[in-house]
Amino acid sequence: MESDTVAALSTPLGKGGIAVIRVSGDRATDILHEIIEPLPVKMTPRKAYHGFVRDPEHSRRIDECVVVFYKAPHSYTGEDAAEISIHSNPFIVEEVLNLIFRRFTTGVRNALPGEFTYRAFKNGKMDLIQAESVNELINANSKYYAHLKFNSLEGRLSRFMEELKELLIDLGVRIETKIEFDEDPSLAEVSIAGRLQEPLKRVDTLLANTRFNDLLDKGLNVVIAGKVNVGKSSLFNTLLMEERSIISATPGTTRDFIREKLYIDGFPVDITDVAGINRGTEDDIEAQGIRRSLQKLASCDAVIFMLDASGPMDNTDQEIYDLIKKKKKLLIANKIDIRAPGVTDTMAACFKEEKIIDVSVKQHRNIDAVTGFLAECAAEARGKEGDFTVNRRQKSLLEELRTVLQTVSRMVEVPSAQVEIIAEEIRRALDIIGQLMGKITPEDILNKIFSEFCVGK
Ligand SMILES: Nc1nc2c(ncn2[C@@H]2O[C@H](COP(=O)(O)OP(=O)(O)OP(=O)(O)O)[C@@H](O)[C@H]2O)c(=O)[nH]1
Ligand SMILES: [Mg+2]
Repeated sequence: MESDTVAALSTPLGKGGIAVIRVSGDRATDILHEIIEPLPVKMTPRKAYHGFVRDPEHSRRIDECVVVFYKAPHSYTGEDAAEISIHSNPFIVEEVLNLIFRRFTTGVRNALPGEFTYRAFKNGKMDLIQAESVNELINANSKYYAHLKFNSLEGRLSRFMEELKELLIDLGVRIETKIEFDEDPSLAEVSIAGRLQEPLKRVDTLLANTRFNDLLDKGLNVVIAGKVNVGKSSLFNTLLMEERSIISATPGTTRDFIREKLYIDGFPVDITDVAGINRGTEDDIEAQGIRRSLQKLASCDAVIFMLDASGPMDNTDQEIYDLIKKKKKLLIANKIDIRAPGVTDTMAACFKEEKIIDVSVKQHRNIDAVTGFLAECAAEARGKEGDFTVNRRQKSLLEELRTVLQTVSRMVEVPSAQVEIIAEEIRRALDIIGQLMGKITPEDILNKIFSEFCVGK
């Protein structure tokens, strides 16, 4: 099957300026000559040819096109390949693809999801980390995450892995040589532990940053919390600049939580408006809403905790504070336009360690403080971003690798350590790197990775 020539649309299916149909495999030039005119018999690679897609059976032109031919191995896939740019219209795209498959009934077929990249990987044009980052780059949800994934695509993570591999091979050789030549293998003079410190630190940082890097993709989860009727939904709508949540003077208005995405300097932030906490409620639906609020509070990354300056504080405020005090948070006192006497002092006395910002959502006062807080959360998450980031598969392999490297560096410190065992551990580490890079990755894992791609990638 891998010897088949494959074709697929590589741009999104829809109406637009250009659609690119990619073709890869031995029969790429045959296909071009069959359906496109005029074309020279011998095409110059990487040259753009203007022409027309023509259906030879019906002697009819289907569309105008520009075609570029890439000679193996100098193509994305490493095979003979071509890109046919036509006008982007689903009917034209379908007609051109059908034409190809009708004229070539054997050995030419539709590309499977991710097959172009899979072929690039199989032909050594990129390693598995790079291949994975193609899909991750395409699906990135923020420019920051896209940048990190582009770094991986360019090979920064792969180079780090290569360097580590070289180092381990070198250490392995030293150790194995000792096995052969030294009757009483003492490892004292081989400073393996020292040489492993730097890569271990890098693996550690990479793993520690993964959570923050994930935020760059998934977005930071911020919940607006507080008692009933303090003005949470009002703030939510103000932040979104949209009448999204229902606002009313009746306590217990919001029941289902409502989540919306905001972009702060290109950084995705998910804001959630939840039911106000009201322990005294006898309404079953409201109680269900409150249970969801508590779940959202437990799992979020940061909280905007809203107090009500128009009335006295009570135990519920304290209870909410206790739930969130370990989280990244902003305390705001809303409704200062109708501030109750003495309430500011009570709040300050109650939350001594916190700064409480006076706000009036109604009069749009100090909303900047809230957006500033969101920007600060975003900047903090961004501050932890490294050169590259890892996905779940890479993370679990790196965790394994870290354990093995730790074992090795611990064992070499012990004078009585068995060199054979250390050598074995180094081989294990090399194995893990091989899996990371796709050198010895099982076929089912490869299938899973590439099946997550779209057709045409
Ligand atoms: N005076 C004044 N009223 C406000 C302010 N912010 C909100 N309100 C009013 O307070 C009432 C409750 O507002 P909501 O935004 O629905 O409050 P909530 O916290 O979402 O309420 P629940 O969903 O019931 O928990 C509404 O009548 C708002 O108009 C403010 O800054 N000043
Ligand atoms: Mg509400």
